[in-house]
Amino acid sequence: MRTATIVRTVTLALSALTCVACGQSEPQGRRVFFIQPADGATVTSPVRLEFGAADFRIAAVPAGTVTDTRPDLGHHHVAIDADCLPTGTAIPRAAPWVHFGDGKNIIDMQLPPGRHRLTLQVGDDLHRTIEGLCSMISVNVTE
Ligand SMILES: [Cu+2]
Repeated sequence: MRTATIVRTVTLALSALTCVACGQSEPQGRRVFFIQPADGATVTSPVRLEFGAADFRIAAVPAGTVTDTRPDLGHHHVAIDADCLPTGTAIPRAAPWVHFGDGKNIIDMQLPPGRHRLTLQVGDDLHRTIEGLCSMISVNVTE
């Protein structure tokens, strides 16, 4: 009984240390972000966009008719000069949104000259937005 209590106490102490070491606990650690370009970068077209995800799995949408979603899994979407969509919204299959239903995280994209916002938004297998999984940067596209 006493040994069990000690083991439990040590385990709890180790868990606390692990949490301190990892900095953030889920779901706050779950996020998507631009690997490139950097926020505020000056770029020329075609612009290489590369997306990253932490504590979340990116995968292709299954082939055929999809009727359900898989937990903690989705794919990237990017838009130019658009806002993050509210949680649970179906991401339009039209401009300015581009779906990466093949699970890819990179594209060379033509962008018009000028200052633009780039919005990265993850959607589930039904292309619906997931809470907290959106990120925005701005770039200055020169000719
Ligand atoms: Cu999609």
